[in-house]
Amino acid sequence: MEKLIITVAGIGAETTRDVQPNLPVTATEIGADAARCREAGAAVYHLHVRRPDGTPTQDRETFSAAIDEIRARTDIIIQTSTGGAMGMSADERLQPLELKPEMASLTTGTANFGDEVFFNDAALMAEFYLRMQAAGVRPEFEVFEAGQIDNALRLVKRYGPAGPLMHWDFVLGVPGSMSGEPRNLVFLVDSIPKEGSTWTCTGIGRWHVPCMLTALALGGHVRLGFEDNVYFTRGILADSNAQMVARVVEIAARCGRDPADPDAARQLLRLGDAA
Ligand code: KMH
Ligand code: ZN
Repeated sequence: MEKLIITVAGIGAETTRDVQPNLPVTATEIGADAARCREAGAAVYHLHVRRPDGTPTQDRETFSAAIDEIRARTDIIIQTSTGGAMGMSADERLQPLELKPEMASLTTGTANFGDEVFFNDAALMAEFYLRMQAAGVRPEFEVFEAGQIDNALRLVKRYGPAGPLMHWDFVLGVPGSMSGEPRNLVFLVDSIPKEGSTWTCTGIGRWHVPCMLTALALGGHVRLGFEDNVYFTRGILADSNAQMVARVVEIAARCGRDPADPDAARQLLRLGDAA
């Protein structure tokens, strides 16, 4: 069976230490978290950064410091966020691409996000896509709603590929967007090109375990972490991102699926290969 790529979204922009006391915030904490997750079986770290007071930022230097701390400890694939936090400008959000990470997230459409709106219109998506293409950064298409698949395919058709494969991340269960019902994931997976796609899925909050199990059943990859879910089981906080990684590794192993290490993930995603 194909190895399982586990992506850790360990920080995010919205989770606070008030709700998850073990949230990594400083560059050193982030580096240590990424290394622990890698030890536990993760291959990709979806990176957000925070100011010292814990508020989200897309500041280039703050990303650079966190990347240095991760790189000093582990070979995990770094995927910087270009989503940032609600209300940030496109220029603010684009800053980490200057550091040429191996991957970056790219949400291909506007979505309701709780009581707020995560804004990604056609011009913004095109600008982000072209910037990634020019920098050789592989986009991960973040999909919160079905039409966002069509938007991503339109980008590829209009501007050409940004890599030999399209990598998708189905983010299900954000209040205001698609829920994590298994039928939604089945529909989304059925809606991407069969050839030339790889995909992962994450369930927000209570959808974490159902989405993880559905993704495993469908042969996809898995994302998890404090950006998406702070609980290990109902009412019990996870003690670390690595704890959630270890659980997925255990479940997958029982089904005969081993975790991909970063180099195996690089091969599966064909990172570094020409488009
Ligand atoms: N913080 C959310 C508004 C991404 O990283 O690309 C968006 C987000 C997506 O986290
Ligand atoms: Zn994110």
